[in-house]
Amino acid sequence: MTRHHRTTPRLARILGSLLLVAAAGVLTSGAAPAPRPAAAGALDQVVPAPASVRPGGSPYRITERTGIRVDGSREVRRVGEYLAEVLRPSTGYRLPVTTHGGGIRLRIAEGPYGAEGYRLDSGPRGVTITAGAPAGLFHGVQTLRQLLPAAVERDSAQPGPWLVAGGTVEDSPRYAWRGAMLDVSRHFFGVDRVKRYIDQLALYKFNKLHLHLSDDQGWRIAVDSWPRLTTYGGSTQVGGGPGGFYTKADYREIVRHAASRHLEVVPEIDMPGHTNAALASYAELNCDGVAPPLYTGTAVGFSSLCVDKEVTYDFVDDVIRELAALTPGRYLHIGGDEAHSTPHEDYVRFMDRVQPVVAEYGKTVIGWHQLTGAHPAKGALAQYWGLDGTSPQEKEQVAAAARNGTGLILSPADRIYLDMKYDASTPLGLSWAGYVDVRRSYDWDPGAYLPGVPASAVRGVEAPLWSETLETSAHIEYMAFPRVAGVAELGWSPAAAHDWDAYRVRLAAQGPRWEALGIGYHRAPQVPWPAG
Ligand code: NGO
Repeated sequence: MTRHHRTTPRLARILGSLLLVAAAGVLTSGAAPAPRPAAAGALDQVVPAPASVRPGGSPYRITERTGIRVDGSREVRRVGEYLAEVLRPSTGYRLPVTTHGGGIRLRIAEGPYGAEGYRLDSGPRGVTITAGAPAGLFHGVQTLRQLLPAAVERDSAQPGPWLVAGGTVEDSPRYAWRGAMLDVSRHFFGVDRVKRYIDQLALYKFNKLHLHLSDDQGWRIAVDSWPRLTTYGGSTQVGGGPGGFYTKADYREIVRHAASRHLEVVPEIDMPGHTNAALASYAELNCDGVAPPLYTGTAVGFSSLCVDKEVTYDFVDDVIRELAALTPGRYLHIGGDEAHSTPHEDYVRFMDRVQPVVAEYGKTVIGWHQLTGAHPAKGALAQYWGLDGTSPQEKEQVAAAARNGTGLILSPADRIYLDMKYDASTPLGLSWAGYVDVRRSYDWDPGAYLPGVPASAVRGVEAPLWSETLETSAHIEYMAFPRVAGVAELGWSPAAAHDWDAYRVRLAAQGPRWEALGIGYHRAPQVPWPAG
């Protein structure tokens, strides 16, 4: 990945004045603006597009005298410290976080912000972000980052100037669920790699990280009452490598880091299918009492917990109890996809017994949308992963559940499965759902996607990243970027802001930010990236 050259002070001055010109421009919605110099972050260049933007007035300039003012609460101070950590290396300024003074101000106030909304006011005397809760301040900080030149994301001192365009942003999300899923089973990703992805998701205002913690190829989370799940069941991965697993301390560290970025971790234990790693670890979980070998291939649909054995429910109870205890969030995902080796009646019986266990330990069930073929528990959410070609009957089964109160998370595989290849030349990924180019992943409306589904049943979107072919952070980033930014926009921005022609220009301006952050993104030909 080529890194950008250091911007010279002269060039920076020119870019700064271009920024002023850009900031003074009047916005006309729907018209595709011409590509701007990449270093200038104008109010109308933010991804995801804010609900409302009013550019105007002079910019604020961050200088060595700028401070970050917070009110007394610990959570607000944390957001302030986070912002300071982003800004200090590149600006070289001290940026003290204090309860007095001026410059950048983070304040909690009553107002029309909801749980995650914020307002950002920028003018010559300072930038103020106001929200009803710390999460809103955190999202406002992400907007502020994008109003600064891309070089602000570098980890060494850059020349500036550090101008924030003048004006007002008023913003809140379209959906409460804006998720990304990482499959840590097919290939294991250690704590640092997961944290890195969390930091990248936070840039785009995601608020859920779903971890696919178990599958045929590996069990990745320590369960004290069934230790062989990890010591044996976690000992390999696709292709036969050493695999790995999270100790409880590791997992708490992921949850803590995610919370510091205002993301909730949603753990998934997939069942009754996708369970070979568990079945290989404990012979008694198999109907015939014989443990199969560990599995390092990529086939699906061949394994099942034994629905008729009581020990299966002891196992499920222990796993859910221990996992719930590690989970401050509200949800626990029980999979339920591709149970091709479980007869349908058994599947329904299994789900009827397992869903109450999740409730017993204080959590709300999520399942892949096949759960709608059983009896989704009251309050459960179903995660739809079908595609255009999914049968009308299957779509109707999901729609009927939605009309009956089951909330939906939309993850259509031929739209936002980030493991699908962009096109035939993509070196990584799968293509069973077809190729998913950047436009295809962005250009659809979650609110009108499934026929017969009331708009209120749609809780949001989630982009899964399955890891059959992915082994490193570089692999994750190549498949996720740029498509993950489009998923963020589908989840956050009002439907009225949806416009591919305008989006691709805003998206292009993210490229230099990713370069500054060391994110090796796919330079998709549909996007007018500035010269790299
Ligand atoms: C399917 C399957 C997964 C695969 C993935 C690959 C779901 C929900 N089950 O999605 O096991 O890893 O496709 O794209």
